[in-house]
Amino acid sequence: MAFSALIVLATCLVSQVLAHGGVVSYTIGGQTFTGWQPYNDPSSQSSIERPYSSYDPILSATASTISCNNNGQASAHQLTTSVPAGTQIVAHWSQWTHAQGPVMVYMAKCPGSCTAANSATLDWFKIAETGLISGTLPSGVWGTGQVMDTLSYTTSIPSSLAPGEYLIRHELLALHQANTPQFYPECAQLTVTGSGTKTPSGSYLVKFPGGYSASDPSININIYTTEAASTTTYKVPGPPVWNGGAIACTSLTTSSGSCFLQPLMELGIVDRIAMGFLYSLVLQLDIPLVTIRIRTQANALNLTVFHALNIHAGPPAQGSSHRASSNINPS
Ligand SMILES: [Cu+2]
Repeated sequence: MAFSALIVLATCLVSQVLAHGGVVSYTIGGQTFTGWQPYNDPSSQSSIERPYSSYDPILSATASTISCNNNGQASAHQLTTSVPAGTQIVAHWSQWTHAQGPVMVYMAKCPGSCTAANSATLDWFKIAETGLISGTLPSGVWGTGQVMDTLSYTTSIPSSLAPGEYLIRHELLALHQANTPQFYPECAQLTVTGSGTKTPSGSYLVKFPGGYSASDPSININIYTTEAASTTTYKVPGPPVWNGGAIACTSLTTSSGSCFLQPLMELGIVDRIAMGFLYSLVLQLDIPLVTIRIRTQANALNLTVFHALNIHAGPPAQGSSHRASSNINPS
C-alpha cells in the first residue's frame, strides 16, 4: 500500500514537471526541421522556431507573450526556411496531455526580415483551426485531443499566399480547467515563395495581444456545467479562417449562380444513402474534389466535401439542373 502510494506520488511529481507541451519540430514538404528545445541550453541553439522558455501555459488571453510565447523573439542564431506556398506543414509536440480545446494556426507577414520583427506588432491571420469535432464540450473529440493522440497537427500554407517572410504560429488552447484557459503558442519563421498574389485584409487580421478577449465565452468557459454536458457546438476564438481568397459559397442552393459548392461544406450527419446521393451530385456537377472525408460518428457518417481552393467559378456545368450559389465572399 505504502509502496503503491509512493509510485502514485512519483508519477504525480513527474507529470508536474513534464506536463503541458510545446512544438518541438516541424515537417515541411516532407523535410524535418528541429525546433526550439526549451529545456536545452539556449545559447547554442539554432532553429527555424523562435525561442520559448518552457512547456508551461500562458494563462492570460491578453498576455504580452501571447503572440509567440516567452519571449518569442528571434534567437541569436535564428533560422528561416524557404517554403513554396501550398506546402504541407506538420507541427510536432513531444508531449501533450489535454484533450479539450481547439487548435489554431496563424501566419503573419513580416514588414521586412522576420528576424527583425517583433511578433507583438504584426497582423496575424488564421489559416486553420480544429475545435470540437464531435460530441459534447466535456467529453467530445477536440482538436487538442487529436494532438494528444498524434502529437502532430497538419495544415498547408495557402497556395495563393503572396511571397515574403512570414511567421507561422501554432497554438493549442486547453480548456480542461473551468474558467482558466491555457494558451500554448509557438512560432517559426518561413520565407514563402511562389507566384501567389493574395494576402488577407480587414476582418481576417488581429494583433497578439489583442486578438483574444478574456471575456470571450469560448475562452472564459466552464466545460463542466450541466448545460455544457449537452452542448455540441463550440466557436473557435479569434478571426475567421482565411481560405486563401477562394470563393466561398456559404450554402448550397439550386438557383443559378456562379458558385457550385462551398469550399468546406459540412454536410452534417448523413446516412449511407444520402451520402451516395450527395457524391453522385458532386460528380454530376463536375466539381474538382480534393478530398471526401468520412468519419464515423455513432451509427452515422459525416461527409465533408472539399472543393479545390482558388478555383474560379464559371458557368454551371452544361445540362446540370443542380446549381449552388449565394454569399460569394472573395477576400
Ligand atoms: Cu498542461
